[in-house]
Amino acid sequence: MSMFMPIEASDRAAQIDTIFLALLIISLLISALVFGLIIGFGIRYRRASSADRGPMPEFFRREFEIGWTFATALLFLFLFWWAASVNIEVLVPPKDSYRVNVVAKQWMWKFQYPNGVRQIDTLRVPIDTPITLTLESQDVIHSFFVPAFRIKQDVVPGLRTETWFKATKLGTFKLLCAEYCGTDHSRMRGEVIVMRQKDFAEWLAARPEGDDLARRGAELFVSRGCSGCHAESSNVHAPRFPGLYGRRIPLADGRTAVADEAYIRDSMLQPNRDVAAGYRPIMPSYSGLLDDGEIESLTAYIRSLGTVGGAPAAPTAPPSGGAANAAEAAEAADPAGPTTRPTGGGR
Ligand code: HEC
Ligand SMILES: [Cu+2]
Repeated sequence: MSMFMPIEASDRAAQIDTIFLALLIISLLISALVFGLIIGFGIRYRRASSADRGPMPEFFRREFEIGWTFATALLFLFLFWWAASVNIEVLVPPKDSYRVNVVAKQWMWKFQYPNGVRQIDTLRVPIDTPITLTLESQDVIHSFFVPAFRIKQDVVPGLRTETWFKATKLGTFKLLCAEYCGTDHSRMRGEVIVMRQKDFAEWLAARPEGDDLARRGAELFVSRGCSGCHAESSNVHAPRFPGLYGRRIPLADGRTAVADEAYIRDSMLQPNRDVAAGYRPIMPSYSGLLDDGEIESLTAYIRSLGTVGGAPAAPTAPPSGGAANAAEAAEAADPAGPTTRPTGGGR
């Protein structure tokens, strides 16, 4: 089977391929029968033949007719039941499954694990474990498609959908968006990495701070030149990021703002709109220079540096997050630090 089909890497893939193969064989047999009869009768009753053209025997007009009608009806019912039972199974995730949140947006896949670890475009899962995905879209309809798992689930804005799978092969498999979703639809690709259960547990535990977004943000902080003004070691008079997230910021015009995601985003895109009190409006606008993913990564990085009380803002962050954040903050101050770190995910 795998000669003709994409690799089978989940238990459902095998089920679906079996159904497909059965349908193919049944269709071939019936086609052969129909064409055989057409040709056979064509020869038998050709114009020159003297074959008997009298009335059909009673048996062919009643019993035979009823027989084949019932036989095909039963065959159809059986096929319907068989295929539907597999499709229904997809709708009901097992209770003990491991849950991962998936957020689709133009044009990326964001994954969040129960302990707060986040990844972009790379989903890591343990082998032989039921994984339930909760899918949401931030903008338009996307479709989560992993051919090797035979999974294709639409992701609809305003709706939470679920799907689940159990991977049965180690390796890296393609993830695609299967619903046209705009200019870069064709680039909305990612991968699913199936790991040994032990390796997965280690990977997950090794990054309690483990936020790939924040890691990527830490790199961008340096590579996009933010660190020139905002790093602890910079001589430029600009706000420092540790403890910024969630704080009340007095603005130059007397208003105050809360440093939430929207404020941080605006600070990058329209820095002169809300200028922090006590600073000169020298920050350049990054509008058009940073894409959405980069803005989100930078925001995650700022957030990972701690909130007002020093605690990380992410409600799902693990208890050890504080210590890790301190380490990251220290690293951010050293411009060479973040760039030399391995990143794993990202695009
Ligand atoms: C040329 C120096 C400079 C560079 C480069 C720069 N900033 Fe700024 N940034 C400032 C100054 C000065 C302020 C405070 C005045 C204001 O709010 O515009 C500021 C404010 C901010 C704020 C709001 C902080 C607060 O306390 O209100 C954020 C968030 C921010 N910058 C993020 C960034 C990011 C992310 C980058 C890199 C993509 C960056 N900045 C690059 C100088 C800079
Ligand atoms: Cu898409």
